[in-house]
Amino acid sequence: MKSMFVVIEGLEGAGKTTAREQVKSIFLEFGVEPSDIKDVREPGGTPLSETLRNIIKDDRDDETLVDVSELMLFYVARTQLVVNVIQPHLRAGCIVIGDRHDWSTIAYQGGGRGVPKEKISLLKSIAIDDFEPDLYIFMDVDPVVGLERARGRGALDRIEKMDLSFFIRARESFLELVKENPRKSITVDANGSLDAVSSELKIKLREFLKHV
Ligand code: Z5A
Repeated sequence: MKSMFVVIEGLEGAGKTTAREQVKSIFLEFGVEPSDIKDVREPGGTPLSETLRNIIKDDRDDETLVDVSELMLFYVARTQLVVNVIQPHLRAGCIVIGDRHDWSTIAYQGGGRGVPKEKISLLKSIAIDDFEPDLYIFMDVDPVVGLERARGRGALDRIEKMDLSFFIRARESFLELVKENPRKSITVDANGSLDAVSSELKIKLREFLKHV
């Protein structure tokens, strides 16, 4: 199988982290060696990007993080990850599985915060040119269900503290992206039990990979 960059997207509590293991298991089924699969997460995945992750998530009370500054921090972290980790692994023939990528920016900073799409596109082209994943797996969870799951885990970070309407807008943006990219995306209903979600994901991913 040729190298691929597969990204799992969705709201908090959608089960992206859980889905990663299922995605991995399907690639193994298709004959990929475990050593040829690389996991990454955003923001993060390089030493510098992990430092930026802490800055982004930190709910500090001495200064507000301006929306456009937040957007740029995500793109600095993403550029480091793409250039230093993702692209070298793809060149080496690996399957790279990402926990979030650019759809999260369009959904959260665009849909959620209201940063204009044109600004996001401009920054993206400056940062990573036309680099794009080969497949997006959108784990579609009702924001109320997802937030309940995320809150069950304990302390909330700066973004998780946003109100429900923010996550409703973010979900709408994800749905628009799915509609605009039917050939490059799979949507999984992430509201059901772990078993139901995992089984739908596996069926849809197997079907996609049969045609790659
Ligand atoms: N962000 C952004 O704004 N812009 C960007 O460009 C990027 C990111 C890249 C990253 O935080 C934050 O940055 C995120 C978006 C923003 N902020 N928010 N809010 P993160 O990486 O720490 O958070 P996350 O990506 O949202 O991860 P998460 O909350 O852990 O969600 P998840 O990975 O989708 O869920 P999970 O860990 O697999 O599951 C969460 C819990 O639910 C766990 O206890 C599971 O056992 C449980 N779970 C999962 N699925 C089920 C089902 N089906 N039934 C029952 N329980 C379940």
